[in-house]
Amino acid sequence: MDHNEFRNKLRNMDVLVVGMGKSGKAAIEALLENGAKVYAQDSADASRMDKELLAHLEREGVETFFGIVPEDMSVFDMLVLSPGVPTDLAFIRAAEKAGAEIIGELELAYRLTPAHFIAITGTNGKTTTTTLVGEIFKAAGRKTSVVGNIGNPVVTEAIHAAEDDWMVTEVSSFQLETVREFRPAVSAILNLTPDHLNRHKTMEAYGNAKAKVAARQTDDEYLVINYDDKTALALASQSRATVIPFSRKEQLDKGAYLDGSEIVIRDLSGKVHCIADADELRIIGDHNIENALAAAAICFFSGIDPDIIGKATTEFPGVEHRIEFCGSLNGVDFYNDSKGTNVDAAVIAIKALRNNIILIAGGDGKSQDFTDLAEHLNGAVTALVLLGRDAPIIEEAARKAGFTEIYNCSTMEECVRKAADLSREGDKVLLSPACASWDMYPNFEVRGRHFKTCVRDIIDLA
Ligand code: UMA
Repeated sequence: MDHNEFRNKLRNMDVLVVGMGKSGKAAIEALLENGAKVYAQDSADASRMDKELLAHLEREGVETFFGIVPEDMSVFDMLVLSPGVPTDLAFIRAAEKAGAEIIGELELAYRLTPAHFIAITGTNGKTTTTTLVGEIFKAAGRKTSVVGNIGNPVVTEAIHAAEDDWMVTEVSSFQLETVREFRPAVSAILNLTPDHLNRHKTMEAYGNAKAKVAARQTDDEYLVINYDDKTALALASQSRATVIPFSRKEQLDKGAYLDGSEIVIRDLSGKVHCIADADELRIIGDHNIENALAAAAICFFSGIDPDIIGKATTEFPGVEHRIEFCGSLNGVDFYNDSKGTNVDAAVIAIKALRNNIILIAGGDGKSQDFTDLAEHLNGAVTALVLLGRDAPIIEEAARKAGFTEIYNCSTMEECVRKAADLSREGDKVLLSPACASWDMYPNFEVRGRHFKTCVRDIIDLA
């Protein structure tokens, strides 16, 4: 459906927005602006809601269901779910049965705008790749919004975007569960390792959610996908898009790969284009070479000049909370990788820093199996400092793998002090929790900033 048609349709629709976080609030504004009759639901009751939000919703005539669910679900034509809301809740099922369409904030944004979408998903590397792609698009002079799971609701930018605008979007498996017509010009699946299994239950369901990024694409559009990750690569069979692989390990007959240390792209006619020397990147680790390869492929197949891609990639400094260097004390470097919210991400950070690591980990473990993390400790990590709810589960896995240098702490301050005490010149203190932050912090950003404050405090005291 054309976006103008959808906007017209909204004027006669009753829409329930579920979840009053960033996404839900943004969806409400977009729906009100387009004349829909809006309702709001959240599992938390009104006493836990921001007073300003409550007053705003009342002023706008938004009927609210806070701490309760609407009795009659047949009232609604559409439900817009926030990413954190599971799709299988009973009242959502009831609405669907009564004929309501169930979509998410990403799908709402897509339907409301004529702008082009780039959609980047995968278990790890999404934020770095999305940020880098955004920088390259801006360097190419394109009107660009960097949005999505990265922290900025897509719909807020989408409703005011024009036909030649680009929405460079980081998309999570949660957001993809509720897309229907979403069809980006270029999609990317960076990798696929276990995460969010408490929500998706099986790897198959998690992979299928990720595959939805490319499900509606046709051969006019591109799917950039990791050739070295066979689990991810298998998802390409669920799409009719033109597949563009990228590989750090092999030379390909099309797509992005390394020729020596040079990042190159072989286009669909077989011509090779040089992008940048991987040794000159400012972002460290093999995983970041993969992110740069993916970004180069996304941008090249979006029509951007290789020279512009190369320059912006080489200059890219990386993003906050991803193996972010945040200071030194007595020859010990401190790194904040608070975005390492799953086992795979923490393993990636350990591999990037190689050895002599004092690792601070723990938090909400999301029912993960920590065996893989435990197996990467010996030889690379000299001490493990644990924090948060699921610390005992990590400790058990570490001990099973024969790793015994373990310390338990109850606050971040204590962790940083302990890690500093244990360290010797040349060591690296790394916060890469392998867990979500939700047991102690509202999000990983707050956790990462707290870590950085603690690091600054011990450096200032020294
Ligand atoms: N809520 C309900 N019912 C439920 C669950 C939650 O009513 O069953 C309510 C909560 O009470 C709360 C609200 O929903 O009021 C929270 O909504 P949300 O969890 O969807 O969070 P938002 O603030 O809308 O943020 C979301 C993304 N959060 C999640 O996917 C959990 C943010 O990704 C994203 O940046 C933001 O939209 C803007 O698009 C964060 C994230 O942790 C960074 N993502 C996961 C990840 O990267 O691993 C997927």
